[in-house]
Amino acid sequence: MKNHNLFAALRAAFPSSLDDVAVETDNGLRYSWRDLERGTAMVANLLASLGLPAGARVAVQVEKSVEAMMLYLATLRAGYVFLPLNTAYQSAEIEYFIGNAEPSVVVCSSKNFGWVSKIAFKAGTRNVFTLDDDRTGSLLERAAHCSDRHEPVQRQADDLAAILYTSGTTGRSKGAMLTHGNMLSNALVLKDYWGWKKGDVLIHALPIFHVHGLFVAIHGALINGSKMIWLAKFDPKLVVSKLPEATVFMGVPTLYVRLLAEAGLTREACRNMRLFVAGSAPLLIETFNEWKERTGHTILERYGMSETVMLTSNPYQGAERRGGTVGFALPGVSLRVQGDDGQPLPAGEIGGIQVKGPNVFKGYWRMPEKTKEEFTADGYFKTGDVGKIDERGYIVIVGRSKDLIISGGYNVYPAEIEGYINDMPGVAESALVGVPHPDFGEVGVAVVIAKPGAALEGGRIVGELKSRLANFKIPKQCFVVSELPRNTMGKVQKNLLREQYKGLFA
Ligand code: MLC
Ligand code: AMP
Repeated sequence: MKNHNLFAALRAAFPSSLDDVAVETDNGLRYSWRDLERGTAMVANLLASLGLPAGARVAVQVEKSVEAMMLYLATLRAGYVFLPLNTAYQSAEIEYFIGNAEPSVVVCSSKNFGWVSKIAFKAGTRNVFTLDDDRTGSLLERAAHCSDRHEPVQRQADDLAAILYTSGTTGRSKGAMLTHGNMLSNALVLKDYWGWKKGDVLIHALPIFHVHGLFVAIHGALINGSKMIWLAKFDPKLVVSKLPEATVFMGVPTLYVRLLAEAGLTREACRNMRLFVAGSAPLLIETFNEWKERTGHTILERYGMSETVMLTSNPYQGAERRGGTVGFALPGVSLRVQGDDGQPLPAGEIGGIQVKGPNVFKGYWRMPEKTKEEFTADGYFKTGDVGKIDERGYIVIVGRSKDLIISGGYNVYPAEIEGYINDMPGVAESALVGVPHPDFGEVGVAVVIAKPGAALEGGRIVGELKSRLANFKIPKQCFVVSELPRNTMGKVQKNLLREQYKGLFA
């Protein structure tokens, strides 16, 4: 029987010369393909020795490291379900994810072991390990005693491989369930579509707890047997210094904005580069144009989601890469734009983007009703993005029907932040809106109304939020006002607030 385990497919693409370098880190470490093979086998054997139930979740909140990537691969290899968590999440956020996903294994940084293990044990998790970015921690200590041989566990294409939490418009996060088949089909399509070839080298500068860094970048390099230059953190100077050794780079728009601020970013520095991919948030046309002028390269913008991995892409070859568009639906993906009446719209008209394909997720973890709501009767997933297909067939995203702010490539759901603010003493009501920002693309600004007689101060509200929420969710400014603009139904008109505050960071 064919094994559809994603790890098996990635491993099959390892080069035959297993002693070649697979990953090179910014602190001078080199991992061969054999190291990846053996390291993932040992961690997979450790997981296998724990007697976990079928479909067990392995929740991971650790700093970026090659070992953290190996833990992801080992989880696939052992047939369990990987649940990555942003390192910025604080205790209330982690408590929700662990409570909701009920992982059998939790892996955290040793500095967080105290509070994370408390949450995990309370939720019934029996195995809590530590993993640090200096190759220490109980996970590796235990794995060191395990065999370095392991046969990837048999999986069907429809079996779960990962759960990615993506915040909901009601403020409660939903776990998007992705299967081995979702990810493998997408990785194979992208390998072909983006022209991956022998000798490619990827600069990996993104975090590894979201689709872009964890799946698109890692699967892309591994399924092509390509070396990665692994940066623990995005540092524009370091990226520029590594460009001459690389051929492929992937980033959210903020990374491109910051790279453009580097004098060292020149055509000469990019002489060996073949492809710059951008996505996760809208790429400004100014950035697209400036990049072309400075480097001679045209950024390839693509569009995806946690629920679907990659959906569309500008062409790698054969046609123009058009700034301000996300290109065409990838092979196998069916994409349509629908009007409010549920009817497909002709080219040029703006409506809701809906998609179908082998890459589209299985549903939200333990939320069958929510899952049903997000699919049409004929099986299309409603992305919540609003767009059109232009006269040449390119897809243009013009906005979102979901109330979502994308800041530096991270999603911030206003409902969640508003919920925290509304619970503060003296607050009558609040609204969080996204406004343009030169570095992060968009940032949140909070507008708050005080209860009669209460004295509120924006700075203190922000300070209070900082102690409870991931840093990227914190509004960059908070205004206390006497009223919010409302429509005749009494609903807050966020569009007017966005208009009012749009020049704040200009
Ligand atoms: C950091 N800060 C942010 C922020 N990141 N504020 C708003 N939005 C962000 N994204 C703030 C911190 O709160 C802190 O504020 C200050 O900036 C410095 O923090 P830092 O951690 O040192 O920041 P830095 O390392 O510079 O991080 C910026 C960044 C990072 C752009 C490198 O945000 C990042 O890696 N973004 C990529 C996200 C990503 O991979 N997205 C893919 C999602 S997948 P203070 O006030 O405390 O000093 C997806 C699907 C798809 O969407 O299509 O790909
Ligand atoms: P996430 O929940 O992090 O997976 O975010 C997915 C969302 O990011 C999508 O629904 C889009 O709103 C947005 N997104 C991803 N890529 C692009 C892009 N190239 N242009 C505009 N928005 C994008």
